[in-house]
Amino acid sequence: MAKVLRQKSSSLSGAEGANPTAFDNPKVGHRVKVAAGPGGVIHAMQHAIPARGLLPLLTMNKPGGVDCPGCAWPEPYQNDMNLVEFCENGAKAIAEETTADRAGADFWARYSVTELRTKTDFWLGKQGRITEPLLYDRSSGDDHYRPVSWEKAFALIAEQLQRTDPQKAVFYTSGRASNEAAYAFQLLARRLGSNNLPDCGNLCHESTGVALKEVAGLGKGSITMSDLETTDLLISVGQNPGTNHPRSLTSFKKMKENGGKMVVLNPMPETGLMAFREPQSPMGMVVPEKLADEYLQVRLDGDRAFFQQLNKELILRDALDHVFIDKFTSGFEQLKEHLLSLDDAELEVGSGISAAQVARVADLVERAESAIVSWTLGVTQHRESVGTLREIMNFLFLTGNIGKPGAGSAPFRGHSNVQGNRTVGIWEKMPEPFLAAVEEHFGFPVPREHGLDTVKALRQMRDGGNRFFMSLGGNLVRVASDTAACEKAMSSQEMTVHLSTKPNGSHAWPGEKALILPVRARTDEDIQASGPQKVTVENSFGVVSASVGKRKANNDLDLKSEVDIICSVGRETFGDDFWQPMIDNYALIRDAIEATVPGFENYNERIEKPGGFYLPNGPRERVFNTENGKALLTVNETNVLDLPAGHLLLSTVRSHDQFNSTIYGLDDRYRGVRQGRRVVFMHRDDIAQLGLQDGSLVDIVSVWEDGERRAPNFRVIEYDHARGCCSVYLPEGNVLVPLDSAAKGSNTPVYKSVLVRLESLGRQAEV
Ligand SMILES: Nc1nc2c(c(=O)[nH]1)N[C@H]1C(S)=C(S)[C@@H](COP(=O)(O)OP(=O)(O)OC[C@H]3O[C@@H](n4cnc5c(=O)[nH]c(N)nc54)[C@H](O)[C@@H]3O)O[C@H]1N2
Ligand SMILES: Nc1nc2c(c(=O)[nH]1)N[C@H]1C(S)=C(S)[C@@H](COP(=O)(O)OP(=O)(O)OC[C@H]3O[C@@H](n4cnc5c(=O)[nH]c(N)nc54)[C@H](O)[C@@H]3O)O[C@H]1N2
Ligand SMILES: [Mo]
Repeated sequence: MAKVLRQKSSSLSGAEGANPTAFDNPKVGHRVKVAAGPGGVIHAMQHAIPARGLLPLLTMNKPGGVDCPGCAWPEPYQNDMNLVEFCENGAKAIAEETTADRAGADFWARYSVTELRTKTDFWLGKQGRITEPLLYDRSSGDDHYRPVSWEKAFALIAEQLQRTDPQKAVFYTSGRASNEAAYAFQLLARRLGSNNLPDCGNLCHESTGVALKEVAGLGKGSITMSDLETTDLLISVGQNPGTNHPRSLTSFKKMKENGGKMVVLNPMPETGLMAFREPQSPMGMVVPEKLADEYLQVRLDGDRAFFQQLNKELILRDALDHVFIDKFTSGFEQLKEHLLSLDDAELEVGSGISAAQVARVADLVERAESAIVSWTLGVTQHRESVGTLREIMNFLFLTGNIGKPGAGSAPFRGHSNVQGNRTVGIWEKMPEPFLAAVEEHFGFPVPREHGLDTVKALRQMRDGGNRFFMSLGGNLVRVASDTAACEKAMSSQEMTVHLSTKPNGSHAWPGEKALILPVRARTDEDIQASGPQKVTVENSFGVVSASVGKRKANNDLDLKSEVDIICSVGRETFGDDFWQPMIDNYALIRDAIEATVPGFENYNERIEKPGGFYLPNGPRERVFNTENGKALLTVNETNVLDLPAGHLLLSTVRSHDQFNSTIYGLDDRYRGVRQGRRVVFMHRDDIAQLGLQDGSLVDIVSVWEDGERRAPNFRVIEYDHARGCCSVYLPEGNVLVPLDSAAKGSNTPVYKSVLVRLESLGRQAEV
């Protein structure tokens, strides 16, 4: 089955193959100031073409085609102008999945687990698609994964599950899984008696979900694509869409063409927010568009203070929508009193934004008939993120900017189906109506006690209280905080099971027994007993649509679909005929979703329509299903983070050449970095104050209650960064984030405001 192993490591710089302390020599070059454009397309094609992936690209984001496995931005079905609308990073995601490279049995025979631990995720991912199921068994004394039959793999898992206390089993999902796979996965866990269904959403937009559910009654955003394109004012907070949601730039550009204004809050002036060239349009090839009308270089975690400054200013000006406030909200008087009591100087320290800038933004708000706030992780991954989001929602409610054209909340989601996974039951604390509906529909008891979120699951695994870990996609050891703690947590399990496409860092930390089960990916053809199967996904705007993989190129590999694997585990574990029909025909899973989740009426019928269908959305209609039926205006503490002398706040961000732990390449074109990832971006004055220079080599040391954590060998890069703060890439920076440092209310790791100091290595990088 496995193909000949090709020697790929030689094409990688030695340092980048090794993990994690090796030093690379990144080059820092001329900084490109305009996002996308012809360069972007050419760059993408370098990744895409050698991967013989043109069919998926040509059918991507078209009716009857495959949903882009990259980010959760909506697919532009209405677009009839372009032969193909794809973005540079969508093309890279497809190329990564459709690679002709193979990590076959010979790869696993060649590298022991101990050796795999010395490799970076970049190197591991470049080995290619996994070709057959693999088993590692520590008790055999063999330090390698070896091929195993699917039957044996399922039998081993069933045997383990039958004797494991379900409270000591964890079922993790990464947001690329389809609704069908996710629903089957939660059925497996819940029928076993566990709500331990953590997901990457716990690490991502959990703060969004918690805050929006509380104050607006729905943990999702409220806008549609047309709102975004027609709004008068877009306030973009803590996001880098030029890299992470590239097709949203097309909507930003349309918004600007329609006369809209844009305000950007970010400690770094991200290229894709400042200016843009549209790769799809011939005009866009030559005319760069200015995007940000007002750029606010906010301090890390300064957004809460900024929105308090802005809300206070709007109250002082009485630039409020009193009709909306009276009819739809509660808590106005308390909020007003609180904001007016806040000290302006303290708020300014907290945000780093001057009163004059706040006044300019307030002018824009006053002139705008409609406004949207969009955000991603720069908002959600701090200790007080839930408070920040509640303050952002205060802004929308005070100005009546929700549930009308061109207005609302716009969290841009991460993985292509992370939102859908939640909708269909991947959550450790699904609400009672869902659990009751599953129990009634299937007739088995469903546990009611809340399960473990990702951080709690890892703590239970770390502290010896867990036996079994199963992962529907993802790479938890690398993407979670506190890498060393996670390595220990994973390798101390009795059994670990990973459903994966490619080798990754989590595979290098197997439990006593470990299975790697290779899956068909979104672009791969999937034929079952009833014929070719489709799957469904939900995008950032709550639209559910079908995705059909057509690629036959991997049909020679011994892969199974995610639905097939999960249901086969169920079949072997329970020994009944509950599971097989769902493998044979995924439409039956959709029928079950329809029966147990509101909003999926005529599910199978409605996904036949190109573009799919919208799920119900209360806030969009000014219906707020909160405790008192109102949109809640809330009082939030300012809580400015303390910065002891000689310390910085550190944020972890994505480069332009990665998808989370999948590293496509070693460049970060928009930030002007080439051939290296161990870099720390800092303001020149902070560099000077610490006695360093551009190019200095440093160790980064984080400071926490239980001691220090160290990330060695980073090159200092002088950058236009907010003062007192610095940024590095994930997952290189994850070793610095303590597992116990998590956001209040959402338990999301504090990935974007870590207290650190730098230790000089006393030398400069060579270039
Ligand atoms: N190509 C590509 N696409 C992706 C991904 C990928 O890795 N690659 N990942 C996907 C996933 S899972 C997600 S969740 C999204 C992530 O999308 P983003 O949130 O855009 O991802 P990050 O790189 O973490 O960028 C965070 C941004 O917030 C800024 N920031 C950091 N701290 C603060 C702060 O305190 N305040 C403010 N205002 N800004 C701050 C940073 O400077 C940076 O610009 O993208 C999705 N799409
Ligand atoms: N420091 C820091 N850490 C972070 C973040 C941050 O901003 N800073 N962001 C967090 C966020 S927002 C998120 S969402 C998480 C992401 O966390 P995860 O979703 O757990 O991680 P990924 O790196 O996206 O997972 C990549 C792996 O998924 C597998 N894979 C790819 N495609 C498929 C498929 O179709 N099916 C299956 N079964 N497997 C597949 C491949 O084996 C690949 O190695 O990381 C979090 N970690
Ligand atoms: Mo994410």
